[in-house]
Amino acid sequence: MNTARTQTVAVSLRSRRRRLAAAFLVVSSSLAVFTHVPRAEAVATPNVGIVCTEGTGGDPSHPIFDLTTKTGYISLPDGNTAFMWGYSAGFGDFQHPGPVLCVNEGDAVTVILHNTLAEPVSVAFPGQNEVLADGVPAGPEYDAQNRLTSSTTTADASGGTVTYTFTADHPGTFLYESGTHPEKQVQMGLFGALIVRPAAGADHAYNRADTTFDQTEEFMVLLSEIDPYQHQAVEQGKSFNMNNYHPRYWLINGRGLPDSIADNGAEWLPSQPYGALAQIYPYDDAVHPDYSLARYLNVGTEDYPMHPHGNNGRVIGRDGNPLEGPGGEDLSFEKFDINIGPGQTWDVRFRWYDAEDYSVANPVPVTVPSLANSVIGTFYSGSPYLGTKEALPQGTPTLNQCGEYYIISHNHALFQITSWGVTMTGPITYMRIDPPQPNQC
Ligand SMILES: [Cu+2]
Repeated sequence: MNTARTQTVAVSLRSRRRRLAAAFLVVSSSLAVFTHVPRAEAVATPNVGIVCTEGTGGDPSHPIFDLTTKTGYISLPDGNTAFMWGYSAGFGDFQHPGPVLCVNEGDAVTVILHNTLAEPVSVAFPGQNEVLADGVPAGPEYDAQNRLTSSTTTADASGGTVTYTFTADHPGTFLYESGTHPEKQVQMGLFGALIVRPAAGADHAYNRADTTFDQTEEFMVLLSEIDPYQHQAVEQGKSFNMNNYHPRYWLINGRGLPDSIADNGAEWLPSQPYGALAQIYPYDDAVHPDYSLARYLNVGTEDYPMHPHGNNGRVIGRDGNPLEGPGGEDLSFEKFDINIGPGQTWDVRFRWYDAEDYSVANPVPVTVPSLANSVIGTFYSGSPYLGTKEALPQGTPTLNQCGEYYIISHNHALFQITSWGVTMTGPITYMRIDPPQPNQC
């Protein structure tokens, strides 16, 4: 369980550095005049974890979401940018991925699509039943040669609107995505996550007592890929031969490492609002008894074998279905590597155990590798023990604030953890484990 003793990470962590710089300022200026004014959105948006977009309309059981298609650019870890299409929240600026729509089981959901793009687009809701479009059953569309162009009803190009309605009749984690020329439109970024919370409550993943989780430790892992030549062709209005499709970038929540571990809403990523750092506390019977929850979604074309180090997860749901037998038997299973296929969603509950129960009274002997055999990274505390900081080799900087652990979580298909050849970027994030509460972090 405890892999922290080999955990020595050296990547640039811009957000942490900034936040840390601010923390140092606060500390060092305790006698000086220093007023830290938080950004407005920092009040409403947690630094880590899922940022839900709630419906409007005033009736909580009838949430209304406006989605507007926009074009924009995202930043990639190698310094490139990619031209994208996206669903914006309401009528807001371009964002990638689309907003995380959160609703409750039984809600009558309305999604109004406003299309500003120069071709028809749509929103498909895989896993939702009896979706209506403008009041009639949503259905496929064909061109003059009777070829399928869309799996669901479209909004016309350049100003068209379509209103989808459905009842969110079962809880789970779902994608929403364009049903129109998906090999182009989904790849261009027309996708997002839909979370249906069960009747049992927002602290449950499903209507089962063994699917509870700590709501402050709920995370999204939305995995996608980009072929930059396809995006360039679309930007320039050229055709693109899908036989040449070849992803070069892979992302988590629309970002690649190191941006993946920056805060939600990091100001230098204005169109990529969702971070992917998980931050949790160790399991403790008294103060932290519940589980953390990760909602995995794969909107790409390849399997993504995500591997959170440091703990196995228990898969409790897939594709919006709790893992249970016909009589309600628990069919959840423990998993080391979360191998999520295209179009799938997996819900994984996990805890982090301080397995060796280290304390000053119970020191666990640890042989730290010699300097020649280790890399001392900026997330290393100098100690193999959670909550302990020790001296680092001279000249080694650290971002470790309080003896917390940073444990890598990465796509295990190593050819996918690159940004067009820049290795150890892309679909990699970290899980931060803080010392048990209360602490000074
Ligand atoms: Cu690994």
